[in-house]
Amino acid sequence: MRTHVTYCRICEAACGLLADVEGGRVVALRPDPDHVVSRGFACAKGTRFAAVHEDPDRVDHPLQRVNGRLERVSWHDAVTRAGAALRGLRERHGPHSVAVYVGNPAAFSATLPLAGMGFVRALGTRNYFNAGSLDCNNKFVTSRAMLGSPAIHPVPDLDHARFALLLGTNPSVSQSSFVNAPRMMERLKAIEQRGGEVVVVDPRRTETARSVGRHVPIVPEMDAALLLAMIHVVLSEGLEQPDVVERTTNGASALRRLSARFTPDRVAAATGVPADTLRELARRFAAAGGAFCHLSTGVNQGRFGTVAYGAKIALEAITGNLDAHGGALVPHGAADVAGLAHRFGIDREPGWTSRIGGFSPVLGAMPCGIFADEVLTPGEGQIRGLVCIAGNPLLSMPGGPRLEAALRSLETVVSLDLFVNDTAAFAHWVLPSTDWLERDDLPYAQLQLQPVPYVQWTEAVVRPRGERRGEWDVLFDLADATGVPMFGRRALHLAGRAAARLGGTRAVVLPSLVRALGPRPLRTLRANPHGLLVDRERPGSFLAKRVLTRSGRVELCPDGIFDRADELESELDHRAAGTLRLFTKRERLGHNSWMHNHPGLTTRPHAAHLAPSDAARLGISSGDRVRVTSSSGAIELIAEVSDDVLAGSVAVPHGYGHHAGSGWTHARARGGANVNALADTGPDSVDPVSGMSRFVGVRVQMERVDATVEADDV
Ligand SMILES: Nc1nc2c(c(=O)[nH]1)N[C@H]1C(S)=C(S)[C@@H](COP(=O)(O)OP(=O)(O)OC[C@H]3O[C@@H](n4cnc5c(=O)[nH]c(N)nc54)[C@H](O)[C@@H]3O)O[C@H]1N2
Ligand SMILES: Nc1nc2c(c(=O)[nH]1)N[C@H]1C(S)=C(S)[C@@H](COP(=O)(O)OP(=O)(O)OC[C@H]3O[C@@H](n4cnc5c(=O)[nH]c(N)nc54)[C@H](O)[C@@H]3O)O[C@H]1N2
Ligand code: SF4
Ligand SMILES: [Mo]
Repeated sequence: MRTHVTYCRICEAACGLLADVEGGRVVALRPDPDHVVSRGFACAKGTRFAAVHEDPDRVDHPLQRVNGRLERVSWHDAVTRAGAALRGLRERHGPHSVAVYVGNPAAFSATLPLAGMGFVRALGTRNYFNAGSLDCNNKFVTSRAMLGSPAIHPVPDLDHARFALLLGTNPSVSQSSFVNAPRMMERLKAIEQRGGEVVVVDPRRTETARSVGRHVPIVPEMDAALLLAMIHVVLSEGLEQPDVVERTTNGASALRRLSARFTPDRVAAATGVPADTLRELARRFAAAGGAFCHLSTGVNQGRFGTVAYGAKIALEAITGNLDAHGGALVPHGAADVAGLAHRFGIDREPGWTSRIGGFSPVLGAMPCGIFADEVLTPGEGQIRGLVCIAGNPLLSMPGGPRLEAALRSLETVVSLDLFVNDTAAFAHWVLPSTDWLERDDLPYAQLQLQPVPYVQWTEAVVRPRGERRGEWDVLFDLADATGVPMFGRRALHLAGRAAARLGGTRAVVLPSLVRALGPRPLRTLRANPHGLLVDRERPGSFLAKRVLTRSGRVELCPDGIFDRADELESELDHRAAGTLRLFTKRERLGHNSWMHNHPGLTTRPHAAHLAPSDAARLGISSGDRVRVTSSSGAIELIAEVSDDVLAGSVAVPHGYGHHAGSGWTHARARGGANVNALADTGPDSVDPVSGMSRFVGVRVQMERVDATVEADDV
């Protein structure tokens, strides 16, 4: 038996793991006690990943749909025929007729984001979609406007902070996002042990709120109002750092005018947070001497995510907590991805807009909320084919049945995945990908999201099973078969191919580390298998030197970012009473839609969680079958009554309702429903500034489904 040092690539924590391998099989995955940051922490998803690696439902051979069924074919036939189909679509209907979707796991591969971009540029399609508009686009557009680059994101200085304000994140379950922070719970608890404070703002008393700090319940979608009220208190009570504001920012007076519309007294009722609490939060934040505000998907996925992220950056900036010890750091990391992208113009958006809705791309991608419309609306540029890479849009995007109809109507769907996922129920070719135990890697996308910067290199732990192949090679082959060069340039196609042939994917990513690691980065990385700490971030290194806005200052109130403040303001006085608001609840042992297939990772039945007072009003008890209805659709599932949930809101996990045509035999049997059938699609559903879809705050009704009614329905 041999033990390999590696790390997990399921979520952003990137925890160090030790893999015990015997006879080419991974017999155990254990937390790595010597990892420089995770130091022996890993969660059950990571340590049980061998079950996913060996799942009998994995796709180990290329598949082609023949007479409605997926059948095994050779790689050569699969790629040649899929490429010919894509080429045919392009010849008949032009470059935009083929869409590409890239899902979340791509972010955990050093090379897949680059290969995905190369393939999109090869096709020359404007119909590129990714999980960003379901997850965090609000952060990209806000950072671009306020800090000058979509790739710059302040991360909490967890280990020195004295005040942590968390909104819309549940790190106990998720390890959060936009921060590479294993052991996050421990690190939050340490803030309290140092005499500091942790405040968890969430409509549900989460696992996080139960174990650390103080829980402040909030009405879904109202965080932006809370943050603007805090800014108002800071500015009206003179709690800002005037010299910092003067030296490093623009737009303070516009921010003052904006926030004056959101006084604590005015927002208290709509947010559900008492005015005194709002004032106290603002004062403590400003006085803490090291405070950060970390907001995540619970806020991103509401209508005001862009306003909220703008307010977060502004709050940190005016209180002197941006780029400050114990506040929010802007790490440089082992490779200055933001700086490089800026220098080579990669962070510039293509000039085109979407056919439906006229949206501008964000990091090159169109909003997922218009995907179904782009497929179903006839005309020049209609989508007729899809290449889906490491994603499961059927259960991730809004739309439910409408999205399913769109996928069903496509002439050609090619999926690169570990499984025949729900989306691949409509695929004509499924191309088996290697998983992270089978590939060399480093946590490239995380390098600038590390409060403690480090870099780690891992070699593949085992050889690929069956005929699984890495996406880099497959996408080059598919581009060849489609008759287009990767990156849209023959020279880059040949160079990318040659680099991977000669040196593997390492040849593609390692050169960018030379500056931090010296001329032989691989040798240095190999000498430090548990990770290598990179020069610790020095607070003060960002504001003076690396702000990429034209002014070189933090723009506190740039055009666009606070556009929806008017709509937010009008909600303060006109909140519809008596309706329930939907939000998401992630599961500890699941991961979005794709870890439901192993009995060792099962979780509780898929349920809608609601407050006792709402349950009583609606005559619903735990275990009842209920119908949840929005203006867009309806789903049925089990109810779970919980006094953790704020009255007036309902929490439902996403990623359920597995399709009968998917290859996930166990997941299918688990039942549940696709909550995104309740989410709206179409141009009006999309945030005009960020392209974000809305999963949070959707108005729903709930009723018990009686057995007799159900029988009638059938
Ligand atoms: N209602 C609601 N909807 C949501 C969310 C929510 O909170 N609420 N969250 C949103 C968020 S934050 C996200 S990120 C999206 C996720 O959206 P997606 O990324 O579209 O969906 P996942 O469920 O993560 O599916 C990932 C797919 O990648 C495959 N996969 C895993 N590893 C690899 C690999 O190494 N290579 C390849 N080729 N395939 C791989 C898996 O088998 C799976 O089929 O969902 C979004 N949708
Ligand atoms: N176990 C597990 N881990 C995961 C995932 C998973 O599916 N399972 N998914 C991964 C992915 S793709 C991502 S992006 C990250 C996301 O990581 P997080 O952003 O931390 O996501 P969640 O754990 O869903 O926490 C979101 C929190 O927001 C709350 N919330 C909902 N609406 C609102 C609101 O309007 N205001 C406020 N203040 N709070 C609100 C919810 O109650 C929930 O507690 O997690 C990753 N890690
Ligand atoms: S916390 Fe995330 S990275 Fe760490 S073991 Fe779990 S899934 Fe893997
Ligand atoms: Mo995500």
